Amino acid sequence: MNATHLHSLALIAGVLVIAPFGAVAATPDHAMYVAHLKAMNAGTTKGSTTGEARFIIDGDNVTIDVRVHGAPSDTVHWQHFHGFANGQPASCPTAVADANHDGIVDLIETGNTSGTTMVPFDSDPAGMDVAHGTYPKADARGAYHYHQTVSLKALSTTFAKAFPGQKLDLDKRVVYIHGVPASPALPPTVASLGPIPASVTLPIACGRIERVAAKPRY
Ligand SMILES: [Cu+2]
Repeated sequence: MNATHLHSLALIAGVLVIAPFGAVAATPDHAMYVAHLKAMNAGTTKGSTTGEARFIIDGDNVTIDVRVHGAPSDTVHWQHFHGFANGQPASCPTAVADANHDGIVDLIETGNTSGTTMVPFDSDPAGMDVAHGTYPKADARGAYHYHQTVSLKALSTTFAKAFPGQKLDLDKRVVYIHGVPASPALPPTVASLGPIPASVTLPIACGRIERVAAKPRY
């Protein structure tokens, strides 16, 4: 076998290896994404909120599964993925994001690294009604398990209306868990969105969404 043959074989092997990945990337019929949630503003929550969010795409079904521990107990927790409407990859903020140095990274201060609120993990994610959704409530021990399956087509359609030109692009987004009890009141320097109380939107955990190898289906 001469060098030309070897080269041809390498090309064929390359095509065989690369082509399936290219196809999967364009239309992921089966894909899995995970975000490991790390605590934010732990001094304010008097705990350490951790957990994991999983997104499993199976045909037209997107299953969103969020498990949270150590969150403020008996409290409703807003949860979403946030991202940039220009397609820039989002990341979770560090303490440096605390622009007004009040010791708390509030929702507004997450904007530089994480963009804007996009899809709610509430009772109707595809409805994308962030402010009026029904969100999960942590139990007396600060834990909850959220599990919801939505139509990929329905979610993508609503998403494209809200963010023209954007695709879901889960691996460019971050998951946020929000919410501390209304009392004791947060310092007045903690900002929120419009009329929504800062206690509702205060970020308590964040995790960047990454694509992971889905289990092979036989
Ligand atoms: Cu959010």
